[in-house]
Amino acid sequence: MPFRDTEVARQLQVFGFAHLRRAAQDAVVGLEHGFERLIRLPSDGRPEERVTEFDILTGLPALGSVARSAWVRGICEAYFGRRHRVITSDANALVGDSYWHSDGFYNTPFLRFVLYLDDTTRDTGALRFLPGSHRADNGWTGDPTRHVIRHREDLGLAGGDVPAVVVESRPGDVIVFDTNVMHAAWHGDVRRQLAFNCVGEPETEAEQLDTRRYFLNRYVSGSVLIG
Ligand SMILES: O=C(O)CCC(=O)C(=O)O
Repeated sequence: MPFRDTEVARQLQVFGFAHLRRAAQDAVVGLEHGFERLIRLPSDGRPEERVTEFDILTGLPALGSVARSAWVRGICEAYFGRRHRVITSDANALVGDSYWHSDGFYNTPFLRFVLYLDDTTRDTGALRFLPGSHRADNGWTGDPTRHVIRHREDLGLAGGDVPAVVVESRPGDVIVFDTNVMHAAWHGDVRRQLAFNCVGEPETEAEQLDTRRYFLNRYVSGSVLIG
């Protein structure tokens, strides 16, 4: 792999996300076929609403192989500092915008590995991030986050104009992020997305509780927040 676990883990610590170009290139054909079996799109490929399937690693063995790969293990162990566990997975046919959000602010870190099976650009719903916004020591659990969520009222900005890093990706790329980081997707076209979420093996009672809450929240809020 053209990246080092420790460097990716450091990028995650500093920015909250990392773009792993071509990391899952070998799996693309299998992922495409598997996605088709899991989610049937209308003949024009354009669902009216988002569609999500959970717990897909068994039904989509090509993604299971990515999730069990040595490089995913290496990044997780470097980031969590211990063995990890995959706690949820999902396949999504996404349409439209995903508003600015974090997947909750947890004291326990969680990583989400995301693969888009369609090219995404800044004009077609590429994932974008506010670097460093996962870090409580940046004050992001307070006012800045509220202002970003209320970008129109508080900052006079459309969501897509909030200064951010846009991660344009191609099939085979993997985007990994700490799920506390503020992220969004604007100008969204139809995009097929596969993802799995990991946590360091919970040790304390607080970590076990966070892990249970995180797990339940995935199902309650759907795969992605849209408002
Ligand atoms: O592509 C998107 O709509 C954003 C997805 C997202 O927020 C996520 O996967 O957590």
